[in-house]
Amino acid sequence: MKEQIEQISQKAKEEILHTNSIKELYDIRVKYLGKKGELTAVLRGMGALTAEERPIIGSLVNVVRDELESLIKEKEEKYKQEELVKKLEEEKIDITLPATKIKRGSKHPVNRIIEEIEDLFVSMGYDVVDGPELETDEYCFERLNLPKGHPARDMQDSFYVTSEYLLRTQTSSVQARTMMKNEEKSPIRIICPGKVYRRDDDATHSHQFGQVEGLVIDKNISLADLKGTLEVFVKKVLGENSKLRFRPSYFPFTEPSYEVDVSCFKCGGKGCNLCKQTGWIEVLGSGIVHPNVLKMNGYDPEKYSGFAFGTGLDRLAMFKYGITDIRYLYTNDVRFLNQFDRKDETK
Ligand code: 2NL
Repeated sequence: MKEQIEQISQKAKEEILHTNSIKELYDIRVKYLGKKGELTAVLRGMGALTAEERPIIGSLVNVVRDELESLIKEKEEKYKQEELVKKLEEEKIDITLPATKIKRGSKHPVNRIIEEIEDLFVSMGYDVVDGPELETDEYCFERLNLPKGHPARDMQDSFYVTSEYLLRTQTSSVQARTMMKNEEKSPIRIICPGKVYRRDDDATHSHQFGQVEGLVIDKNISLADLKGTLEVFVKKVLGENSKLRFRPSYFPFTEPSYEVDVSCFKCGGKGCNLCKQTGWIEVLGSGIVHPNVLKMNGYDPEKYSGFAFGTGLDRLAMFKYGITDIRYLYTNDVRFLNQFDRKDETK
């Protein structure tokens, strides 16, 4: 029996020595030391031994088992160590490599203008208000002194969705809503930036564009207030050297009405291709709020007066940044947009 144990020990040691993986090692453990293992079988057969032989063989089996266990353990440690080294090697990160660049977007020039205008007017005590783009005929036209059949309704062909609903043609609808909502009929100072829609189908006009309108209603509002406000506005956005020219015009919601020209920022007023040799560029429409508009939105024209103005944000952005083709604003070419990357941010 002794020889049998020695043989098993010899064979097991040999096999342990020649393993190539941790799995093979575990298989060997099962083969010799497991429940049905070869060495375990020897212990089971000890019943046939004499009382003197039993402790000798028993302790021999224990010695061999301890030996094999420690050999297996040793090799197991070796495999685990190798595996760890391999893993560390594979997962090594070179922290000296340059980092991947994160691409940052940039603010669209039209949004830049909107934010600049909002900041300016908020600093003068105005509220910024927005409203629905799908509007009712009532708020888009009726309450702005444009009754059905009014010739000015033909001035801009609109996108009607039903006979009552249309895409707003100007943000004045938001201003009418603000006047109606104000139950105390208290003074109003607001600007309304947003998208508006017109059925223009020629090459130089888009069916959708950005607009901002302003409205002030209070006691004793005069043309002087309008002129002073627009001067601050234009100089802030287009430059302190800008000169303004008020030209009589017509809008159904204001009386009197003015178109506002700015001295050409390209030639300074001498005349060039941008201003078509006139020295002036039209940038705003404005006027004193028509008494009918005040009345139709619940304000007493005997007590209150107001001024209003409107301008196209796309045109303004083109002038400010010297953009020559309006399509650049809509096609979202990153080479174009990247040029505005934090250009006029002061922080
Ligand atoms: C333009 C001209 C203008 C207004 C808009 C307005 C609004 C109310 C009452 C009176 Cl609620 N007026 N808005 C007045 C004059 C001109 O816009 O050229 N827009 C692009």
